[in-house]
Amino acid sequence: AMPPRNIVEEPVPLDYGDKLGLDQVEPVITEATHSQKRPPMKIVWRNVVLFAFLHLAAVYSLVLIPQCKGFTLLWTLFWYIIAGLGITAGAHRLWAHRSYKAKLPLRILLAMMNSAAFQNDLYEWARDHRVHHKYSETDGDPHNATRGFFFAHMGWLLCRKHPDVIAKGKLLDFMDLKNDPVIRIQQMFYKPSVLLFCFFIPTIVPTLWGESLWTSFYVCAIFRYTIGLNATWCVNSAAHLWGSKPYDIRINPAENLYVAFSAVGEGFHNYHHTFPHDYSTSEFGWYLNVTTLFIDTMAFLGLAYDRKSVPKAVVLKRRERTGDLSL
Ligand code: ST9
Ligand code: ZN
Ligand code: ZN
Repeated sequence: AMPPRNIVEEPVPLDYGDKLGLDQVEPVITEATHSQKRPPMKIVWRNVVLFAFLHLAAVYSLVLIPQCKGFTLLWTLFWYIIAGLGITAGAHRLWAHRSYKAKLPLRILLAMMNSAAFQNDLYEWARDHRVHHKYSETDGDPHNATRGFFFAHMGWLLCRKHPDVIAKGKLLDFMDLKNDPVIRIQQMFYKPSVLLFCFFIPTIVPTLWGESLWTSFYVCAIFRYTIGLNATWCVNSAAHLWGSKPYDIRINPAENLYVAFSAVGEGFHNYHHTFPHDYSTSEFGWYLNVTTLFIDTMAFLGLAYDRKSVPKAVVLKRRERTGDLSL
């Protein structure tokens, strides 16, 4: 690894700056960043069993895919993207980072799409994600990638949180999330909305073109959900381990095009951790980034506005200061 350079602080232009202050606290990870000893891990067996059955069922679904009707496969892809956008355009870029603003009808739509992804309610998702950025790759990070691929991928959902996650999380302000009526209503109706949007609607509609309930349940609901989860988790595991670092060599998050493709635009992770308030999470617009295409379409319709993006000159300056210039 290259030695860290002499860092000269550049003034942050106030017109686009990250008002949430999610720049990583300790960009240079050292031994001392981690607690000397970790308390023993408390495994949550209920989650282990549920995720084991979910993945077994997803593997079984593979057998059903070749006998699916064409419309059923299109419907599955459609819900993959709808639920994916509920995470990327909704939980991630709108609520966790406030990287653009959305009118009420779009917020309601995104909250419903988010329930289709069944990845915890918007409040919990956005809260954990802000803590992930601020205390990235320390014990305060809910999915601390220095604990290995499996922990960052799904292990963190199979055990109680490290006490630092809760302690550090208490230092951040989530009032904007608590006060958003759309988030409160999604929390209130979270379970029924997951049943409806993640399982019921994806399963029932293919019977209209003669698909069996059994097949559509496994393929459109179970299989689609499981692939969506793993694509999301790859941002935390693969994109924190493998890829290039054009913007900041001091951090582990990297540019990973496979992850960008499968996670509808969220694999440009070195850029995203360097400029967390950019609504596009990359410099390259719609390239491998269906989420940016979606937000831009919503802006065209007048439903999204105030999209924050980082001026090219600022990106260049930062690249020269902290990036891998061999790229
Ligand atoms: C899932 C989420 O899969 C995936 C998120 C991935 C994020 C990816 C980010 C990457 C970028 C974006 C990419 C998108 C790509 C999308 C592509 C799509 C195609 N701060 O949590 P609890 C406090 S979910 C402050 O229970 P335990 C708080 O008081 C899958 N405080 O901790 C809390 O009480 P309350 C489905 C915090 O007991 C209390 O502690 N869901 C914070 O240790 C207890 O909190 C599941 O499987 C904080 N950060 O349990 C459920 N955290 O909430 C899994 C906690 O009342 N979860 N506190 O205020 C669980 O079962 C449990 O949370 C646990 C930990 C066992 C994991
Ligand atoms: Zn990350
Ligand atoms: Zn983020």
